Amino acid sequence: MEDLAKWISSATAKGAVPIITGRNGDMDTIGSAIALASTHPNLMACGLHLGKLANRLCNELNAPFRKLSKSPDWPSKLGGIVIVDAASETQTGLALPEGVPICVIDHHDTCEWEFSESDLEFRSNARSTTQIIFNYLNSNHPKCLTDEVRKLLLAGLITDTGRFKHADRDAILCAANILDGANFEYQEFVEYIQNEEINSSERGAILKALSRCQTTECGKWNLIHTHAGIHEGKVAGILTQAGAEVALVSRYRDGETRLTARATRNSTKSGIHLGEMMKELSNKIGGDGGGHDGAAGWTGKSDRIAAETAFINLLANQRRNQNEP
Ligand SMILES: [Mn+2]
Repeated sequence: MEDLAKWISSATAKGAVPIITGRNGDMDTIGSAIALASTHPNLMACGLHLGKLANRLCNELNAPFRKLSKSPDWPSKLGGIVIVDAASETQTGLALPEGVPICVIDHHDTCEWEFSESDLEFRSNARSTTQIIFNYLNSNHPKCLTDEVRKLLLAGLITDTGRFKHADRDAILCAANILDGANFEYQEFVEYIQNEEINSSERGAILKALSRCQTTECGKWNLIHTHAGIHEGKVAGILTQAGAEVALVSRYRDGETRLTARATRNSTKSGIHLGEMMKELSNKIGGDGGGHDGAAGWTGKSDRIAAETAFINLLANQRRNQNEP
């Protein structure tokens, strides 16, 4: 925390410091960026994309976030760049300017950033990046913990843990600490977050993806895979609930293939680590992959079938621990 405070204060003393979000624009990355940006006027939360929930919450809270183009005109005097919740530069979707010190705050198991001496890596095994940001604000900038900031942080924590399904003791403790001193009601807020509207074309796309599912025995593992045009994470989640040990959803758009994988807790306990597998996939067929043990992704130029096949081959070679079911 001391290192982080030092890095930020020396960077903001030199000029503007953008806080860059992951390109998926999920609540964890957006919430982390905006909350951290509230600690100094030279910090600005920005990124390629705001996800659906993040967009809704930011609008409601009037939270400052700047949308960037793929190759933004960076201000000439940058004091540094903070990147939150992204395990590599590709995951930001942006080309970052060279020669500017970076600080990466992240909780993914894999990391593909390269660091030089003026850079700082702040990585932990927290269940969400907003947890790290809360702890930093709580110890260094408690006045910044307004209701709005608390909501952004809590929303990131709730969504990244799948509404606490993948939480641990520290994550639950952090949620309690966020609420301690908040002037809003937890249940009402959760209801607000859950209230996600799926329009009829999205519903159609999800159903189509489900109707295309294939189940395969992959070595020691059961895999259900399909392709979807939208909501891949949601589809993969449904598939694990349907009994898949590993779920894989692929998507091809604008010359780019994206794989989204989910595994049950039982599978990760038996030896599956999807983040490591996606990283290995990128070593084998290029592109960019990584993530957590039970939730991970890969993006690259390979065609969809080739990427799926490569993943399936990898899965077939994953060992299963003896003592687990
Ligand atoms: Mn995250």
